[in-house]
Amino acid sequence: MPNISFWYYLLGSMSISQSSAAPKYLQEDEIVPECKDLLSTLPKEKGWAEPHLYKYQGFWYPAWQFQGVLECQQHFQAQDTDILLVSAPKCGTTWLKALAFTIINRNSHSIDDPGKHPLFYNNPHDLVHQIELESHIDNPIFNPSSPRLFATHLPYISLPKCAKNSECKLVYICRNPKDTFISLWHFMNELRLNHLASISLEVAFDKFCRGVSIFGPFWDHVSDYWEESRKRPNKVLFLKYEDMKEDPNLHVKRLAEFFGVPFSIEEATSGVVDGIIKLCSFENLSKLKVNKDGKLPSGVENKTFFRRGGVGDWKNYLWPVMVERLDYLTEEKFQGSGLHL
Ligand code: PAP
Repeated sequence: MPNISFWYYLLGSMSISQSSAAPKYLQEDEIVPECKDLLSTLPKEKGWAEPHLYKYQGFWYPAWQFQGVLECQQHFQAQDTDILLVSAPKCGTTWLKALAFTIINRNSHSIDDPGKHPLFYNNPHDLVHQIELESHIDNPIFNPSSPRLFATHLPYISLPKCAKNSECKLVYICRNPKDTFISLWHFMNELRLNHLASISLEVAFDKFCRGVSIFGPFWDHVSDYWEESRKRPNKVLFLKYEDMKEDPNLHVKRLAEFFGVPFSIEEATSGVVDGIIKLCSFENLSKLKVNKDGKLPSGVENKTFFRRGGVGDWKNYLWPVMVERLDYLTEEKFQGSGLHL
């Protein structure tokens, strides 16, 4: 099976597509036959930017992503010391990757000189890879030093069994559904070709509410990890984007403790925590040359991952009737769970 990165592939295809009739991601004929056979049995619906989304184990995927999901389920080998950063798309993955990488590697990559830090030259997605977007067969990327730091958008039900059953730790980040939806809508329209019409806010909204979005339904994704974090708090740390924005200091410390590398008194008093927060902030990362002009290996523009980086942008887009529908859904889905978004 080829080394597949859906986002990379998608965006890599876009640059090719300027000169060809249709980018490969808009086609579905490059998928390996076994995957194609299985896809043909799954429920499908028109996608946001992709031709179709397919429903597998209760969640929706474009064809290329689905192939990566299957490969990951079959071949990813979790180790007890692994750390897996988990999120539904657009909930703060990039930020969490930057923070986790910096916290874990603070001894080998000092933050004292930010100009020499790997984040200065690399987009966080280059430093922490998605397990469902890479080949796991003899891939050297998947043998970094311990603890290995990975990320995934996989819903809990579809996580490789070894990730659930081993001692490896999961950090889940969620975000309020209204900002998540707006962020996703912008992102998916960025993935479209210039000559193709954007998906309208209304059409995307209806799909999102019905759960038909990449790695959706959003609420099921969040609920399953929430439940797991309640059952196994030492295994799953559950974070909210909004809480992190409000008190990053507390959350950086929580992350370090959860990773088993708490800050020493000396570190705490010498400004290390504040330095990490500053280094990984939207304001800092979004203005770096690598994130303004750089691309991921297959052509994805790094700037796509940095739009506004705030809370409440939904107010600029959603009509009251939409807010009502999303709030109602959220309340209904999380009722009795103790979770509020
Ligand atoms: P992904 O799941 O495709 O990797 P993800 O990083 O979760 O994307 O989401 C991108 C959002 O995080 C963007 O939100 P917005 O569209 O509402 O602006 C992006 O701006 C925001 N973001 C990226 N980096 C940071 C950061 N360092 N701090 C806070 N927010 C960030």
